[in-house]
Amino acid sequence: MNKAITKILLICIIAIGWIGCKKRVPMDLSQSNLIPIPNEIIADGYSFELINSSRIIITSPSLRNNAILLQKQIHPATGFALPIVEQNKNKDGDIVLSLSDKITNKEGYQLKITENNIHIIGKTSSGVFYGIQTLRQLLPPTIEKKIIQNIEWRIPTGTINDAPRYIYRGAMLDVARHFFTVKEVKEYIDYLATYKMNYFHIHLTDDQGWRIEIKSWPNLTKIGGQTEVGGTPGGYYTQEQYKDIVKYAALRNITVVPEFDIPGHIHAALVSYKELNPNNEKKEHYTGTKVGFSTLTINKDTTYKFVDDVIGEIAAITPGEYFHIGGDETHVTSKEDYKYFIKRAQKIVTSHNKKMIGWADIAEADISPNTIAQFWKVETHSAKLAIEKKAKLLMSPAAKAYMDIQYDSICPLGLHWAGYTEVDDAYQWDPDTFLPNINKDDIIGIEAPLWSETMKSMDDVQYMIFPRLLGYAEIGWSTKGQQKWESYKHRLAAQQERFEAMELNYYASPEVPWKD
Ligand code: TNX
Repeated sequence: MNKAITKILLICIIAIGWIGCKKRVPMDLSQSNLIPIPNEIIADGYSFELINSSRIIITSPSLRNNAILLQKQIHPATGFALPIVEQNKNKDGDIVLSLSDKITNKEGYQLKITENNIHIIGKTSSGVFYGIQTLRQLLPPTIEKKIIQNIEWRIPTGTINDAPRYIYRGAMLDVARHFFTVKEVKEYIDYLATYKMNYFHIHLTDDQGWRIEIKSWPNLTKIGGQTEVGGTPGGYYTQEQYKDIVKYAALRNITVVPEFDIPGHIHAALVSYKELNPNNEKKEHYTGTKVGFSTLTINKDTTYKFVDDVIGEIAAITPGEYFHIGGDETHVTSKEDYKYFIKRAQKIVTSHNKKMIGWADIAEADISPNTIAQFWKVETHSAKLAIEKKAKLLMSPAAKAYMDIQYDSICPLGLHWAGYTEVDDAYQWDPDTFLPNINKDDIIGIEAPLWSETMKSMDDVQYMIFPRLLGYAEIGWSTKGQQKWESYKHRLAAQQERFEAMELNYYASPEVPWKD
């Protein structure tokens, strides 16, 4: 045989060998440090590599939005085009998104990773969305960077079966004490979505500022929207901007719960319309941080016209089933007036086809079993009353779940009226057993509020929510038996590289064994 032929033959043999047996790189899915920890992880020891020619295959048009979000999430750092193709065939390297009734929970999913493909199956597109969030955490942390990283995008093979513990897993942002722009609110929504939360509660009105356009009462924003804590200019959302927020959230499987806080926390409205005050008295803006000093005038018809108009206009642009009426800290409303008012507000909410949520103080009134009481106070009387009235509870105990409560005595931001809440405290509690004599079926879930008296920027917001937010997400999602601080703290430490890649301003708690 001549030399040239031998050479060609040799090249062919090497090439066939190379194609036939792709590099097998061992990796262990069970070591993947996911938060929230999935219900079941079955590792099988090897790995899948995302490559330049990988595609996103969808088997149903209803999965296109998920595919677009996935593409947007992993394109910047990989530089891969990841074309979205709707068909039933796939080739090596593809990510396949599909729906199946084999998954029983409507938010559940299965993520199956072989050396050739990634399959994400959900009963609904929400489940597929959560599978995508898990996939995102399985990729190397630099997937979160905004510019191309020249690394191998390899993830461990195996199967993850997962579904949430509670139907309500949320966080709140107070945009009234300090205003946050639409872009900032969307960032906050992104954080919730990343960790599989599904409700975003937005506290739209308070003494210091009114943040949502009400067409029938224009002064609310023209006058009431101009201020915030500290006297800096406030701001507000037009109804179009609010709709944009709602749509942005919905694409990420998040339902917006708007809060119009009544009958207290209402000074910004009282400044905007003197007819809302007794004797039509004119009021001045308030930019301090006191609570509990304002009230609607309970025995005035204008008050109910106002309440009905505001609830009606917001409800009309809110597709979710809930409307939050606040109802907290009404120190200057008499008890009788308060009870009368809450009952009437409940009727108004129902007339606009929404279910009412209120801070658990509302349980003093004659609330219906359809109403949700959001537990927050240190005392537990309100929760007991709510249960007696057959209402369900949403758990936000201030000493555990308030993200504006300081981590410790040297924390530069936040309040400490409910004590200090270190990262381990924030994680180590159980919504089902937190209150005595409460059945777990009485609890719809968990919500972590962020009040913004001391939060002036997204940097401040990030510092208070990272890393506690991840703990609330895990409490809301993972099974009770899996929630162990000893495991969680190591998984949290491993998230540090992701926080850095996302350029988050997080609190490096001494309780967490960070690598850095
Ligand atoms: C209590 S929690 C409030 C808010 C404050 C918060 C500060 C609740 C229902 N009311 O008005 O912003 O404390 O932590």
